[in-house]
Amino acid sequence: MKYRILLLAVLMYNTAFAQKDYTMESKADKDARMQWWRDATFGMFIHWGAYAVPAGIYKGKEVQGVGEWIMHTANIPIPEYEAYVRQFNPQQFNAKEWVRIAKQAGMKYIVITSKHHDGFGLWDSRVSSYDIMDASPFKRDILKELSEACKAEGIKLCFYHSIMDWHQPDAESKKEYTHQHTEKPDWNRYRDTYMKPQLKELLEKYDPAVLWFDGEWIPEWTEEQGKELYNWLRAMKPDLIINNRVGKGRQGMQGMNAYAHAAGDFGTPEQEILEGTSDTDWESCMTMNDSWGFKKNDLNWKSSKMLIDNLIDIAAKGGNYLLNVGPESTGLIPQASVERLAEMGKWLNVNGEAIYATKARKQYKEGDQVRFTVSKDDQFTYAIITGHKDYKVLLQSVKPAAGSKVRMLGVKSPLPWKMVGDQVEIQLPLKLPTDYAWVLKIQNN
Ligand code: FHN
Repeated sequence: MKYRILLLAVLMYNTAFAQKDYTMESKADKDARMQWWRDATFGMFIHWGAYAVPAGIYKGKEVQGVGEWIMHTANIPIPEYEAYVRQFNPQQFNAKEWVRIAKQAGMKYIVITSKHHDGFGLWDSRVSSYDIMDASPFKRDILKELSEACKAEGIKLCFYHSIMDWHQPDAESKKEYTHQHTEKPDWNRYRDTYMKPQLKELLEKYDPAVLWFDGEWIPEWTEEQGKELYNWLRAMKPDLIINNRVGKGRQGMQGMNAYAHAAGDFGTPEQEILEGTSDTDWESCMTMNDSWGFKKNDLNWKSSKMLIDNLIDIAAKGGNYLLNVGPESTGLIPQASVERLAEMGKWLNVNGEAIYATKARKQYKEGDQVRFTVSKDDQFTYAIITGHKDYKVLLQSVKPAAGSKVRMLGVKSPLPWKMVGDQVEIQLPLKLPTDYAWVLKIQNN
């Protein structure tokens, strides 16, 4: 009897404290949790840290590659890199201004690097002294200021967090990321006494809507640890959204999972857009020039038209667009980025109805210059025209409901349309409402 009671107690204890497997969540629960993120469609990525100080230049020489990797690419020893941290004093940082720029661009969420691979944290961490309060002269909690500004404006704040860490002695990797020269690095100790406590702190202090992991490819990190971390985080904050780089699922830069049941909620194509639609959630992260972190000589800016075309293509394929800015060490977002974001905002002000909270359609395009999205209630198809030869558009795969009006977003009067064989011919207005890409709103049957 005694034994049975003991067994029952052990069983009850295990059930109460066993980690719930959130990766087995029902489709309905996942849909509810992902809803705001799917509807949001457009977010701002911010790569910011001490690498903005060298801004791509080391010992007077231009360093190849992306700016935030300068410590690794130029093989800068830790004590030397720490000098950049001591110089990181972004006096012109204004969280409200950053949030204003994102909001005016039509972005609904911000993902900022709480900690990139260099290990330097942008918040006041109790776990570490390698952070903005203890190691830099700035002494203002950047994540706190941003989180307050985001709350005031209804923008969701999310954190990028690197699993790989080039500064923590125990995180030294067997791969080529060996900056610490630690005699006996202890990955589990780094994970349990540094990385996880920092993540807990981020959740408790700033309540981020998404944790966006990266640097997961080192051999010390496994799918098993990824799943454990995923479940541990969701147990603390059940509605948290986590990208697929929490585990080992992603396939290189294409970013989607290589195998079923990988940890994480969405795929992460990097610097590319999926070829077509997908059954799983995904988000393309992309730069506006060639670097994530600020590089002062990188002036290879994409045009506003190209950025808007990307947004349209991604929305039509059912994804999200996470567009990066790399602020300068002064705290300012580069003017070239600000201008492009303003253009995108102008376009979305008129055409946002065809982008946010829409659904992808099986046939998401017709030719190169037409993309489609569908309103959530299936009432309307939006045909987004990214170029036209004359002022007539012929569409094959969509037919307006008999007697319905076809409208262009931003234009008052309905547009003349008629069937020509099995195609619909729509007459565009001579005065178009935006400089690029126009949306036809077509009522479905
Ligand atoms: O190494 C990083 C890189 O610096 C940047 O943060 C991008 C953003 O997705 N991710 C990495 C590589 O996949």
